[in-house]
Amino acid sequence: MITPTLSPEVAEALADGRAVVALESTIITHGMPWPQNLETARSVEDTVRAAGAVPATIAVLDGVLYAGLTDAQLRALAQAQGVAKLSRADLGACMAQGRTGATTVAATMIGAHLAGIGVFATGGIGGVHKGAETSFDISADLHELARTPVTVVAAGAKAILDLPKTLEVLETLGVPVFAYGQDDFPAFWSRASGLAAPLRADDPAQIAAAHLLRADLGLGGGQLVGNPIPADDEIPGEVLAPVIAQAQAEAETQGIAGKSVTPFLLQRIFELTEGRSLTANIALVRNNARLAAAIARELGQPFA
Ligand code: PSU
Ligand code: MN
Repeated sequence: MITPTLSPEVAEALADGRAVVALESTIITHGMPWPQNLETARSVEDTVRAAGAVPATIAVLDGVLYAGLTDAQLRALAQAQGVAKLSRADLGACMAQGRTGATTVAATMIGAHLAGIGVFATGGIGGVHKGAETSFDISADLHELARTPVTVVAAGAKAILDLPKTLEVLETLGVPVFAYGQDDFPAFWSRASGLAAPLRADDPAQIAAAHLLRADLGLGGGQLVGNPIPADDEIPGEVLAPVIAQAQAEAETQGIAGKSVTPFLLQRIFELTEGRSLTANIALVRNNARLAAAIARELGQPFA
């Protein structure tokens, strides 16, 4: 198996058995505009450090899989044009061709696991898109959660997705889905989705213990922790619903499909909310980084 190339900071932390949190890179290249993408990436890394863990941003640069980027690499990635969006299907080809690619939730889980990192913080996961009954657009993130043993902390799934169907598929795949500190599964920009999460956790230690027990049980696969956006940063569902509907209608008219759907919708929602969606997005990623660091500290040594 390949071990990703580690940044000096991550190599040292793993060798010492200290807590490490993986971070994705598609959010940098396809999820946010420049320069907020770089500012957010740096601030999320600093949030992980302030919470007592070491950040390991995962990406493929010129064909090399990294866990942990230097600041110069992070800056170059944030400004690069034509970066590939890598899921499970794309990783091998991107590396074979010596190309640069940003990792989605699915590919970040793979990179984290290869590096021996058990926890990963992101904004929102991919899921079942609205209209999936005809488009069959179901993110590979859901299948990855079913097979790769990494606990993913996200603010739920966005209302651009079909949340009831997303929860159904996760249940079918045997993925534990927790809401953190509440009963409702969070809805990314809003704290509540109106849907009960299958499981609830109120303590990072419980989440870490469940992660370890799943490994002991030989179950394979990861866990999804839905961490609600801080109350001060949330955007009410009523405000977003028409914006999402408009972005979705435009995607349909313009024939946007496949990998381009999620980045297109995020960009349009950013424009239509005049940046408010981005401010909320940054706040929730940092909030997830804090919780992921707390879980990583509880996991401790076994992943070193
Ligand atoms: N959700 C966000 N921001 C993002 C993404 C999801 O709030 O940038 C990215 C993640 O990398 C996720 C990917 O893994 O989109 C899902 O893409 P798709 O729907 O094409 O599987
Ligand atoms: Mn898709």
